Amino acid sequence: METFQPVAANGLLDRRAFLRGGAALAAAMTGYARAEPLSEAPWSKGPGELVPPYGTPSKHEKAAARTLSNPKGEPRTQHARTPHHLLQGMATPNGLHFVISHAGDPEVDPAQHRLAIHGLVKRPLVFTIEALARYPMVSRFTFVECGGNSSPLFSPEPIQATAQALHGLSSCAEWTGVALSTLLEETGIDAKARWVIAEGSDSPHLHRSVPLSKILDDAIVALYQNGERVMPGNGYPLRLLLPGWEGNMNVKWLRRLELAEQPAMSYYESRTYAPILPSGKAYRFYFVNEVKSFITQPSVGYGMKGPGFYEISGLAYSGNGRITKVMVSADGGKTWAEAALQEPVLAKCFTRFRIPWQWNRGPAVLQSRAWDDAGNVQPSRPEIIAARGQGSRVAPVTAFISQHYNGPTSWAVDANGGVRHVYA
Ligand SMILES: Nc1nc2c(c(=O)[nH]1)N[C@H]1C(S)=C(S)[C@@H](COP(=O)(O)O)O[C@H]1N2
Ligand SMILES: [Mo]
Repeated sequence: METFQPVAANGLLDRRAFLRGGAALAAAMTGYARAEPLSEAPWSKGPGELVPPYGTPSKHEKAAARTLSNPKGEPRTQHARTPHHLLQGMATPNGLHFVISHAGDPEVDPAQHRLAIHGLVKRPLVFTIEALARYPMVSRFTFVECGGNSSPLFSPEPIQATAQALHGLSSCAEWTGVALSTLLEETGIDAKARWVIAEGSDSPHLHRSVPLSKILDDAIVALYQNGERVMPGNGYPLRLLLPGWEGNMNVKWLRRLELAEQPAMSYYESRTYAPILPSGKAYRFYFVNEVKSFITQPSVGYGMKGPGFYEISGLAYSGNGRITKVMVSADGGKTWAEAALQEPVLAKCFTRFRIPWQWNRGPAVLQSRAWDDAGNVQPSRPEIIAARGQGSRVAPVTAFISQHYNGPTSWAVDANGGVRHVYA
């Protein structure tokens, strides 16, 4: 039983305990030890249902759904948030990938849609979707995260909300499409070009300026999402994908890429995503989603059912590279234990972390902290607030003007196994 010795306060166990403890630990967790003969279930007694042409999750899993900020589709931004507390692993199912659409999802006809690449190029070109689909494809396993994700944590008081409400504006998928370096080889690049202005074909024609160096590094125009064509809300029939960079720059329903000497200083890059800092100055540009993590199980709305062994699990990711380490605390950050990282651990991709935990109804405050291979570590909450400012509250009530919160999230567990959001 020596593998079950706690390695940090309040019952955190060695991350290898599940491997070494194996069956004994599993039995302690589930209490399956008493074997009884199985009875014949109703679904075992006859033929099953028709296999549908396109599968959907079981009717028993209706709770795993996105929450909508604008369910009537009024003429303003719509947010659909990923239910992180009800998901596992590292990939977000396409139907649960978060969506932010500033003017709804346009219904794009792939036969009529075109992508133009022009400006400081040697040969301006216009591509049909069919033409793009004939280029050699590459895949990026990467997260997309809105700069406003987790902004409720800028609130002076902890907002009681699920991981979905707090962190649901980030998701992760395998995106497949054509490398922009390939397409720019076709058009040629004028030596004066420094920026690429990307524009969507939805009615606001959302556009953002991207440094040419990022475009040539790892950017793609994505045609596929987890193996199937990109979902309508995520940019069908094609989107710009900039691994690890602010969600808003990943222009959906992409119709135009203009190479230029200067950035466009568009609405989103010079207003929404250049918030005023405590010094009174503002970032001129802020592109990268920095290293971050949060615990998804347990969390608000996903508490414990009786004392015993549990697996604490969550997500870590960094727009600067690969996750190298995640530490978990059960006493609000006083003592820490290293979590196991689920393979594969990929750069600019969700990494699932897990650690076994023995909970005996004692009070606990759960927290995680991640490191990346570029040498960055998640800041403390006071550090990130000093750097970015508190911002002010905007409608809806859970949104704050400050951006890119990547400090810790703390979940306090009470004696009944309920979970509350706290600042520790
Ligand atoms: N054309 C266009 N592109 C867009 C948007 C939009 O409204 N229109 N929303 C942006 C925002 S704010 C974010 S955070 C990401 C979200 O990508 P997703 O909806 O695929 O998750 O798309 C960005 N790209
Ligand atoms: Mo966003």
